[in-house]
Amino acid sequence: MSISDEERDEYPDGSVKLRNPNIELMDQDILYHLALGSESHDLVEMFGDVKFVCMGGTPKRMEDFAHYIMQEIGYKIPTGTKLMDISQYSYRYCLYKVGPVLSVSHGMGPSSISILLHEIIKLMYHAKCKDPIFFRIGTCGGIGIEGGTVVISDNALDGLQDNNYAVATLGKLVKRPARLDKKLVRELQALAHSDDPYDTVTGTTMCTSDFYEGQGRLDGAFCEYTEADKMAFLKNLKEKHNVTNIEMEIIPFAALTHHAGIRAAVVCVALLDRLRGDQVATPKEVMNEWQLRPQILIARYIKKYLQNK
Ligand code: R2B
Ligand code: URA
Repeated sequence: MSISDEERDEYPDGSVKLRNPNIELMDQDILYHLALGSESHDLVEMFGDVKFVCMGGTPKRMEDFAHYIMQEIGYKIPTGTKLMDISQYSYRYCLYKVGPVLSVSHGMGPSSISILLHEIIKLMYHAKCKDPIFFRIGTCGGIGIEGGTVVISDNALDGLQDNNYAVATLGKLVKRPARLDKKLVRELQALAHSDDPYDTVTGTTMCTSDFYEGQGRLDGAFCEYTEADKMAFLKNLKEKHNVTNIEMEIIPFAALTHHAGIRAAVVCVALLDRLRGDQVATPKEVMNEWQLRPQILIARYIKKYLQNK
């Protein structure tokens, strides 16, 4: 079952609908990996005003983003209190709320982000959030772009160059289209400043379920191909499929948000150019500065939205 871009507009009140008739019939819904529940917590009171869900791989980056966005949007928390990780007792993902912004970690790889997305989408539903926008702010390997370049994804492919999220369900492969919101891509690209000391580009992103062999690296614990095989693969990705970068979450992110009728975008910074090597050898301080770049772009979007509200 799939929905087209047009069908996504079928929810005129902006609410998030679940495509699962079972949830409404349940006495309670436990969002196990977030340490939240529809009966144990007043989710409407806690999360009803959420407008942006920002996710990234590591708990530290998302804690930093929560502090950064708090400063950027001028959000004040009561004196004497500090930002708390709402999901700390899940010991899985972190979750911070800064006014209309959620900042949440998703771990590494398709399965980890997929579990998180099921629960965050249900959270949006239980909380009666209206028209939330989801962003993934991450890192990636670039193909033919310099380290530090920011990539806004306008298309997603898996490791077999397929544009669907395939999940084995009841012994069969169920495929859902991995689509990104083109308008959001344009709006984000327009927020790149000409005087930013780095490039911001738009391109196709390849999603893999492994960092080493899955991304054609020569430096994993195992490798049964040559440098020439790897280069031919990467060059073919770039030349034939317009692939600009490689990461590990975009396919489920694009497919599950699209299936839920949620506008979503992925903005990643390239940590290296894979045509020049495999090891991530950039100094930590430089990498930390690079990782702020997607956050800066998303903060510009959120601030603009809140100013125009
Ligand atoms: C980017 O970086 C991680 C692997 O190092 C992975 O989560 C991704 O998508
Ligand atoms: N994340 C990835 O998935 N690949 C890279 O090469 C760098 C970051």
